[in-house]
Amino acid sequence: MRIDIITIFPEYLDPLALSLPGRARERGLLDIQVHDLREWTHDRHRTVDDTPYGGGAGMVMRPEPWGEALDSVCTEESVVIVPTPSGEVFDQGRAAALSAERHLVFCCGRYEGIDQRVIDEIADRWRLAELSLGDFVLNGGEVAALAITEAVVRLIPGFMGNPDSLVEESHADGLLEYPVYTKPASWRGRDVPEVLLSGHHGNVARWRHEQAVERTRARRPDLER
Ligand code: 6GU
Repeated sequence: MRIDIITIFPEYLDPLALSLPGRARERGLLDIQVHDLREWTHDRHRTVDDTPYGGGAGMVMRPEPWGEALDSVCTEESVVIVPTPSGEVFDQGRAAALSAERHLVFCCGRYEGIDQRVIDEIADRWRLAELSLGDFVLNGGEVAALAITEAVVRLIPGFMGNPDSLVEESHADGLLEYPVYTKPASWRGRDVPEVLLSGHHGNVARWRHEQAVERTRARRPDLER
């Protein structure tokens, strides 16, 4: 998979060189390129924003640098992701679908957003996904691009060391993860639940499922079907 990230703060994406995406990068499963949007400006001040038509607070990102950036980076295979709190909420299902794509392009907006004509142009020429991490506001799309990239690339076949952990993990079955324990069996007067020490795999599986259902009911009733 190839991922291009367009931003006015390329250093924000430095963590992608580390940890899990870093390993996939080294193994040739993943090629991530970060671009400074200002590469596609032509004025002395490398302007990327301006005041909103119609008035109001804040600045809007001008369309011209975005147009040139997308012309240069996108291909017919591209899915263009615009992180925005106004987007559809990103979830594990979206992560799985994106992990099957060959090319993702992230457009990280700052200020009050990107001129709508850029979004309309993307929708006309490529496949557009406006995605939100949830109901809260970040200063820009960079942290969302990091989060979405990590959720997607760990699902690329051959990327994870142990694929079992993908099947068992939180959200794969629509339930939250059950609680986990390791040694010692007793710690500060707190004991590991007896069933986990019993060696009875059927009882362990049943207990874990009950715990997952109970947690989901208490914390995320919206996930219950
Ligand atoms: Cl994708 N962008 C911004 N700026 N804020 C957010 C978000 C995205 N998701 C949640 N809050």
